Amino acid sequence: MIPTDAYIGLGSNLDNPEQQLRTAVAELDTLTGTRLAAVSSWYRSAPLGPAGQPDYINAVARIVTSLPPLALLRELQAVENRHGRVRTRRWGPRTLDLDILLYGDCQLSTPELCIPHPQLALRNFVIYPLAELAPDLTLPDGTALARLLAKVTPEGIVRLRHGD
Ligand code: ROI
Repeated sequence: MIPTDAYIGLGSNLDNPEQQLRTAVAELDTLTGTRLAAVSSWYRSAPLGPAGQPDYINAVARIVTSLPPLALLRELQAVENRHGRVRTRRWGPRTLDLDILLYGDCQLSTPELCIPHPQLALRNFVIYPLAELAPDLTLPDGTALARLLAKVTPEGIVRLRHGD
């Protein structure tokens, strides 16, 4: 496989979310045939989904990977599992969520994996950190990230200083 730039969304709202993200980022650099290329700031964001759960910490990382999309998904799920991720109720709180947001210009829609991430355009906690890393990015369907950025509002999200 030719190495491909991929963007991974990270999110956590349980068990010391900052620490979860710190270790997860380090683990991305250890995946087979993969290196970490860049990490966004961290954002504190109000939960989307059921209320009554803690705020999330969100970030986006760019990796360069030789893993094909499904193999990458498996490795990310293994990292989630090592972080004690328990899949309980839909949209419930989680120790670590790792989503493949983009994988080069790949467009994929299977029951298990959709790329780009179907909710990408709607989530300010994805769009802001992604725009930090790749302001000039164009999505596989030709949409400029800048256009998506212009449509979301910063409601419910705060960019944290690096290391917060
Ligand atoms: N809400 C926020 N703010 N951040 C997330 O990463 C996140 N992830 C989810 C749901 C439960 C949809 N809500 C979220 O999976």
